[in-house]
Amino acid sequence: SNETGFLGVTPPISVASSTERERENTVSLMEELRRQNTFETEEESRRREIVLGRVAALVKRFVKEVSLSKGLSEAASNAAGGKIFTFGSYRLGVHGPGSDIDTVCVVPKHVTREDYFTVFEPMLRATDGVTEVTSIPTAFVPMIGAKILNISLDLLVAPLGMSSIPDDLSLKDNNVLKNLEESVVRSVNGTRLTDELLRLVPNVQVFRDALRCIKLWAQRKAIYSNVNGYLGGVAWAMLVARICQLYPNAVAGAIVQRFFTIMSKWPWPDPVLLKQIEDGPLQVRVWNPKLYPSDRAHRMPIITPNYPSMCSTHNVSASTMTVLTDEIQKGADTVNKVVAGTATWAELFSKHDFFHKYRNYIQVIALARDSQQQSKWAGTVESRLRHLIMKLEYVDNLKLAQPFVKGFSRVVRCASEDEARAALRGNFPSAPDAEGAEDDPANADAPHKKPGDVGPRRLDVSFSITEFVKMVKAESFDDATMGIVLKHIRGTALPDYVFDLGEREAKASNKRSS
Ligand code: 3AT
Ligand code: MN
Ligand code: MN
Repeated sequence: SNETGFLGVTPPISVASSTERERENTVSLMEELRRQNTFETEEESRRREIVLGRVAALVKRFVKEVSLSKGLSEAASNAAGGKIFTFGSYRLGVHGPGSDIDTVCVVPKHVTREDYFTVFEPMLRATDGVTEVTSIPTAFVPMIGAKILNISLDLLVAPLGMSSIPDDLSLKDNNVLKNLEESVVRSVNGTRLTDELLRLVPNVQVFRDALRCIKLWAQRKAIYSNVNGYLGGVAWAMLVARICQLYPNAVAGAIVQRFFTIMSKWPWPDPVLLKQIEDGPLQVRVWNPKLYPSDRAHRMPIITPNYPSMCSTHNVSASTMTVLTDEIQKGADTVNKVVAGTATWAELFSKHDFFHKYRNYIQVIALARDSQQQSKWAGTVESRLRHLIMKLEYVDNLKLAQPFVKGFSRVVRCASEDEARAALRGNFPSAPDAEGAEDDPANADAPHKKPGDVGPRRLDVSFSITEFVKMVKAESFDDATMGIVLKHIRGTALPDYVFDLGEREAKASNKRSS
């Protein structure tokens, strides 16, 4: 904590310990989180440690090998070191079964990113228990994806500006960023952020338990997605961390309750800050609404605490902000009932009602002939979906355009070249089959659908749609092998695959009886 004796930009609201009742509520919350399968098994947790041990040893071996090949002495090559840091949900301690381990391999400056992809990658492939190695050297954050002992890893690399990487290296000091390429700064910033978050909360275990609850709630309500304009894992974590600072001695159940009360009244666009914004040694922009009009436009700013501070929620639009504040208000109502004893924690985690809520939906279909091309294309379309939302927000009489957070994979079987060509334009020979026939070469994969509300009658969304299609086609579109189709669908005509088994019937009979 700082000189003032507390963590955060204001003193706590209350330093009181939690009541007996709040402790009981926390016990039942943790029971519910276990029932909801948010924790991995002990076996899986041990397996993760073995995996990380192997990666750490491999990074050292890689650094030594490259050092020797570049003419360093045996002693200097041994001393060159190399160290791994984790970030993401695993580092925060809120990962579930099957979560990946986000890892950055920190290496000395004479070991280059090119060495990483040409030397480390083959060494990784040859390592015991390693399956599925995929290099993505040209990504915004270049990385290698791998599976070791059936645990997925995202492996980033960061050559720092020093000639050796000692075992006790810390990334805390802003000076480690000096003279680094921007993409290397990005690679270490995930770790710098998670480590800082853990330093900025008064009780790490309480933070973890409360965050696990908020993550599950946000996932179930379909508002856990940075790319679609909601909040991603990092932003939810920062919100929970702020509440922990305000109630340093509260138990997790009490933090969850305060989370909903405080966030349902938050005076946006006041930013959520975990500490005062710092200046630092780089030529990079730090979030500053006084200086930058684009920062002033952020509707729900949640600011990363470590240098260079950035807004983690710049994708939030008028529509997603409405959805977020509605859900937070509903969450507050539910939690108040839990506290009053008239509802259970399970109700907080009930499934969203996105596909029951609206009369009008827009279905976005990204098509390609083969599944590899399709998943890349669907990713591009998804990453642009928030622009469709923003265009729709300009349409007269349109109150809300709510994007859904994930796609549905479908396969369309075509009997002839003519059928395939028609399918790419959205004229399917028959209803698309469920996933599972990807390796049939006669298939055109149809896919990822993302409805959004088009509001009541008399809406002209055609301009928004045309503009959106133009925008995504400008990326990397091949007319012969790909397609993009947007369709208006009535709520009553939504395809069965957007519902769980029995969900549609249950809602329909609910409506009739109420
Ligand atoms: P899981 O338990 O793994 O689902 P997570 O919070 O660890 O949850 P990710 O592994 O997807 O989520 O992401 C971990 C961090 O990596 C979060 C973010 O700082 C960074 N990150 C994720 N996706 C991207 C991306 N496309 N570009 C840049 N950074 C990303
Ligand atoms: Mn992860
Ligand atoms: Mn990841």
